[in-house]
Amino acid sequence: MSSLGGRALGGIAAAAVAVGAAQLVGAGFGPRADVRTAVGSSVIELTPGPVKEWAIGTFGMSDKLVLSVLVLVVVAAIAALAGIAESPRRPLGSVMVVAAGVLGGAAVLSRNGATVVDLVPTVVGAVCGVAVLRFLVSKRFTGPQQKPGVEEPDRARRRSLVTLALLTVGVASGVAGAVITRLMSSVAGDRQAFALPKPDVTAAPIPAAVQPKGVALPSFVTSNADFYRIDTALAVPQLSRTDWKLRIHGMVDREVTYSYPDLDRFEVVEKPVTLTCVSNPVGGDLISNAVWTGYRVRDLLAGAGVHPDADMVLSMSVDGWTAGTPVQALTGGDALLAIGMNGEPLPIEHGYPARLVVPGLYGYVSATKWVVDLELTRFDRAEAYWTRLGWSARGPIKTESRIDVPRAGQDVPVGPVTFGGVAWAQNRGVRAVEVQMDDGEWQQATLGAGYSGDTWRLWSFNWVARDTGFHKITVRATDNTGYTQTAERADPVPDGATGWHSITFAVR
Ligand SMILES: Nc1nc2c(c(=O)[nH]1)N[C@H]1C(S)=C(S)[C@@H](COP(=O)(O)O)O[C@H]1N2
Ligand SMILES: [Mo]
Repeated sequence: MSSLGGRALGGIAAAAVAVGAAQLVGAGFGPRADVRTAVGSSVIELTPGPVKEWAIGTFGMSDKLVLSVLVLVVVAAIAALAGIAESPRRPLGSVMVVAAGVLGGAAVLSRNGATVVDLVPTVVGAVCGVAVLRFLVSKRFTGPQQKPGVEEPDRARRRSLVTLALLTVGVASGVAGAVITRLMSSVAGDRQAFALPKPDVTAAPIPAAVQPKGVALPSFVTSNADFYRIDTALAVPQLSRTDWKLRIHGMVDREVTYSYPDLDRFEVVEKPVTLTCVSNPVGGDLISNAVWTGYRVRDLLAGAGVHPDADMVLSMSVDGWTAGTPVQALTGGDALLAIGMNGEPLPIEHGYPARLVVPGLYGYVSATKWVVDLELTRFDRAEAYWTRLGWSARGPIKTESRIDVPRAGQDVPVGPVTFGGVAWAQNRGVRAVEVQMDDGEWQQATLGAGYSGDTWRLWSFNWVARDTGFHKITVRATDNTGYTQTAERADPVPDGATGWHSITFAVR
């Protein structure tokens, strides 16, 4: 019997070999058989809504990294326990590995489109894990029984080396398997080869005046690289144009399924739209603006003939995420089945090869990425992903504004200075932005040129810093209906945050 630490390490090595073998074998089976991603996705699925919201609010776009590290730590801890629990006569640790394999297998099977064949890598991994655990407690490894507490130094060293070697092999095959899986399933090449069709209806040119001068604000059009990203997909779905199909069914006259080439018969429309996440806290950065290229959803729906009593379109992604959108938001305005973003094919993480972009609605009720299914239904019959978790079924974007300059805690030199930020009220449009310095009067900010009601508006404000010390700037927007954003603080749950954004800074 080796030391407690040695046995714990042995358990971790066994887990590494198990996961490594599963990843390596999994490379031959494709992403659906990936037990690591399946477990992570199930954890996301099973996490209560408020905890998810907290995680997005706390970790923002690093939420998935934090989750991965957390799962790794938990797996390592359980593996260490399994290593300690394993003994030659009572294979308790092996039972734990088999149990973990069963849970992993259940996670794999629970994913959209998985079959029994996808279990093979998990089974192979579990078998390898048990084999390593059994080996580590075998006579061959531990050597003949010794007096308790007496340990031959050479043998102990050899054992640590073997354990570390197993750990290394496990981790290396895991990394290799993950990399091979990613390379083999990636649609990066498919995307590269895609020439975005020329728009039939081009967007009005964006005037230079949308961008206020003299202050470093976010660009009116967010670059694809800077565009915020939020989704529940632990591994970005890889769906080629050839494999993509959009099925429209439910309360329609005739079910239709469009393939990518079928889209050619529809008009290609280009349109700037600002997307916003319902989880965006006051002052948060889960909002970005892009010029989208795509097809009008209403044109696609017309082919199916929507029943008049359908009031919701339940859209679904290839990985089973859903959003519930009011039918009239899709038939009324220029809601798009977007295939392009800022003149390029959609980036894979933003929904390649096709996603929905619906002006005026938060992403969670409208902006389905990797979209493959539209079901015409009713709000009193169907519930989408976030609504099931306690979010509101309807998610119109609220009138809000944000200060980008100054940043919290920033030092401002005495003298003239220009502040600024963004304001939004899709699809009403922003009419005015006001700024309050300390507890003074509300003053009009200077607005960048407005583009459309569906896009955000940048603003700036000239100020002269006179008194050194701390100061506060507060902002509020008024939309084109005349509504001024409320000071009342509301959490992102259940239908979007409200309240005025303010920043405290120092004049020096
Ligand atoms: N398939 C899928 N689509 C999705 C989501 C998701 O989790 N899965 N999240 C939605 C949410 S909550 C938002 S705010 C937007 C964000 O789109 P972006 O990542 O392109 O900025 O995507 C929406 N579309
Ligand atoms: Mo969101």
